[in-house]
Amino acid sequence: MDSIKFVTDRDPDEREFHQAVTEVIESVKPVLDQNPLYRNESIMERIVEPERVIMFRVPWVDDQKKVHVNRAFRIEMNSAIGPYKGGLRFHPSVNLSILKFLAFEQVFKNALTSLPMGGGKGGSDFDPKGKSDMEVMRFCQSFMAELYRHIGPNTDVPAGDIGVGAREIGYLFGMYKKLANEFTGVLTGKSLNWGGSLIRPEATGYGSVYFAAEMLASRNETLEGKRCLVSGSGNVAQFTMEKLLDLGATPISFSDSSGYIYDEAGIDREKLDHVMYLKNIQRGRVSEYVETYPEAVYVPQNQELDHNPLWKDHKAECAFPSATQNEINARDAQNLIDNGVYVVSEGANMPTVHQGIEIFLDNKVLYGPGKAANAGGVSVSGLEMSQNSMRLNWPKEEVDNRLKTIMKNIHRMCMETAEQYGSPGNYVVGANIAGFVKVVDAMIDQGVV
Ligand code: NDP
Ligand code: 2IT
Repeated sequence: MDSIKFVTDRDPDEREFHQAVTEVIESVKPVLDQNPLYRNESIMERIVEPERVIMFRVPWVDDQKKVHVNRAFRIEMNSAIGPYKGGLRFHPSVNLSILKFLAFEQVFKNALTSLPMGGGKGGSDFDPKGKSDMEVMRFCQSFMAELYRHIGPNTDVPAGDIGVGAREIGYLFGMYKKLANEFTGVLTGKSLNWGGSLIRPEATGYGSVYFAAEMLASRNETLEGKRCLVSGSGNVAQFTMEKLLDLGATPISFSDSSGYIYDEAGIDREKLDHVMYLKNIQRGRVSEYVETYPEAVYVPQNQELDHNPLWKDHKAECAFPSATQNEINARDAQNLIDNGVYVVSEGANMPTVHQGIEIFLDNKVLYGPGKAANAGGVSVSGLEMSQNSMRLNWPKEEVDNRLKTIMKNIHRMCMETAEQYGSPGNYVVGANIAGFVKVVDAMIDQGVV
């Protein structure tokens, strides 16, 4: 199967899934041409079909005693190199297409980490925004009352993603432990005093900045003094800004789904602490930032525009899209380049549309695709699993050093693979081929299962 038709015919409505599959199919064509075995083994047909999809009802009761019903999923995509591993997303937009695209990306991302993890993803169309802690707890308990029978520390190990952070992982773990009657590393992103790993909250953002630093190093440059556009204001965006500050760069923006903040003077440590308080403790909106820092500008989202002014109106050298999928369209990509951006490191999963990626590559932007650049999060999840199995906790420096080494290795692997296949500097080709070969070779070793 060298064409997306097989997938579009079978599931015509799964737009995001088609987008993710198309990118991989295009990249791996030369590998299929060189290895007839892969076509003989129908490897593409097998790799695009989830090993298992679980879909279930989540009934829960709100504080006014009204009953609600959400829909939830777990996509167990591929277990060729380890137990299914990947986050849970709670967001009203969640559907099968979005979770299949995320699970598919996760398979190759996890392979790039060099840790033994297969790929999966799950979640629900539940919206935690505006819900009380008790409502979130009741939802998580009902969600886990079904999910627990499908997961396990050697079977499928979920973690966080959009809308699922330390609070949700706590409630989910509590219910799993009660139902399964076992205390095991069945979820990652746990709090520190009951099995979590140091650096896991920081890992995705830190990793994305380490990846950008590696890309710059390939041109003998550093992040020092660079102005950086960041989108999102959640887990990934916050720790991206923290590591940028550590490395002498200047974050100048962050956003949520209602709009973005541009702070010309730069977001320093004190301002970042305020953002963390605003988002993590107060669970507020980014617009509230200007109440404390009136010199900054808040730009509300304008659905009428065909571009996002965040990517157009502000001079910068680097961009760290860290909110959600398809937040950079083709026009945004061109606007970024026109504004001086030549480094893009994707903290989010698939934040750039296909045409946007082509524009970045044609313009020789140092472009780190999500499955490579944001692999730091799941890498430290893998390290959390190792620590749980050993019943040990590694110190912060050890986990951070391992994370740095993993990001360096992923960068090197992408560079070398891209070069080997005649696309030097193309991290998309590098990441897709390196992840793909590792997974499909394992599938072939294990027979037709
Ligand atoms: P959070 O829930 O902590 O934050 C999500 C951020 O993105 C919020 O600022 C949110 O704004 C914004 N956002 C969400 N949906 C939309 C939307 N439809 N339009 C505009 N903005 C939106 O999630 P994370 O920081 O964990 O995740 C951010 C991205 O990083 C996602 O793409 C995720 O898949 C990816 N990622 C996360 C990893 C992790 O370890 N957490 C690992 C690797 C990738 P609002 O509050 O308004 O919804
Ligand atoms: O997209 C991702 O890699 C994540 N949301 C993290 C997955 C994980 O298992 O830590």
